[in-house]
Amino acid sequence: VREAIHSVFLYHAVRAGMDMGIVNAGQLEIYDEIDPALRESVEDVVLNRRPDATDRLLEIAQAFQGVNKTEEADEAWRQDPVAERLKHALVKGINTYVKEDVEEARLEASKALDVIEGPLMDGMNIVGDLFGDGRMFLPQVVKSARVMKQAVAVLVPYIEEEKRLAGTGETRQVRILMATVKGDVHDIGKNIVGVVLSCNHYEVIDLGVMVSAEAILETALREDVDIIGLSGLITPSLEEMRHVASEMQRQGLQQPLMIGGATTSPLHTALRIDPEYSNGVFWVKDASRAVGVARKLCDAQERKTLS
Ligand code: B12
Repeated sequence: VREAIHSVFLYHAVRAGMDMGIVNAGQLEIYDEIDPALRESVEDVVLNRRPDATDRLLEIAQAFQGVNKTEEADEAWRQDPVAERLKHALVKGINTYVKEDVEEARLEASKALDVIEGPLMDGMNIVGDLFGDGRMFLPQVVKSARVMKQAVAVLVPYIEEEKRLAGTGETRQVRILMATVKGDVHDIGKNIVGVVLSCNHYEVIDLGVMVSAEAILETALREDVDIIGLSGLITPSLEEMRHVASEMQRQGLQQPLMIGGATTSPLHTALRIDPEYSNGVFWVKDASRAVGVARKLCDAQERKTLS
């Protein structure tokens, strides 16, 4: 009941314009998942909707007393298929079973990367939608991100081994600079792309997150990289990417530019970033496509096939 009150209160406070709150992520139910009858009673109290709201909440609270929701009900999801379990773990930020579930999903998948681009991405997209709608809060998203990172960490050795066994035929190491642009802290996607590229014999120079245009250009010149890859997930990053492209033009860089991350799009890349830089700007949907695009970018003939 207490958790439900926290959640309902935070949900409405955010909608009412609250700028900052201090919350305990460990005691925060997802708004949508609160029992509907309980949620209604709590809302009656929090929003002062009816005179008998307190009495009604006290009454309904009896039904929830002593219900240890960490027991049976919470374990029911363990019976679901593994893809659903992974999504559930991400949305709820539960890391207890992440290793075994990822392992099970990996054994079912034809390759380890499919687990990332299938159930794990699906789960993160649900998190994104709930967060976007104000039904999940930042501390919960942080928990989800941690679960995602743990899941990816389980898969990385397998991705590396699969690539080693596949033998890509790459002869010389192409250098790719990767960075999340200034103002943006999202790095899960960039890191996955970096791992996948390194597994394909590309040398990846990862500058991390919140990287300024100056640092990107300075490193690109100093390290003589072949490709620059920018990641961005928040709207301001789109403008920052445009800025990086215009600086690349101004300073006469020659390397092609790859653009990726959830808020980027082929349209924005074509309309806003591409016109700023004349040596090629390419939007890439995901990590598995990054390898193919990088390969084509290094081959003058093949590069013409990219649009
Ligand atoms: C996890 C997460 C966080 C975590 C990030 C942890 C971390 N270390 O990365 C935390 C909690 C820190 C966070 C913070 C914030 N977040 Co956030 N976050 C997310 C969430 C839920 C998932 C992102 C993710 O990791 N996805 C999984 C990865 C694998 O996907 P991906 O990044 O898209 O990467 C794939 C492809 O895009 C591509 N790719 C990515 N980069 C690149 C680069 C290249 C070169 C190439 C080739 C390919 C490529 O390959 C990857 C693998 O296939 C998204 C929602 C969503 N669905 O994206 C919101 C989301 C991105 N966040 C959002 C927001 C608003 C924020 C905050 C501003 C919240 C706040 N009020 O403080 C802050 C941002 C602070 C900042 N200055 O950056 C919004 C952005 C909305 C917008 N348009 O601006 C989103 C969309 C949620 C939403 N629906 O509102 N967030």
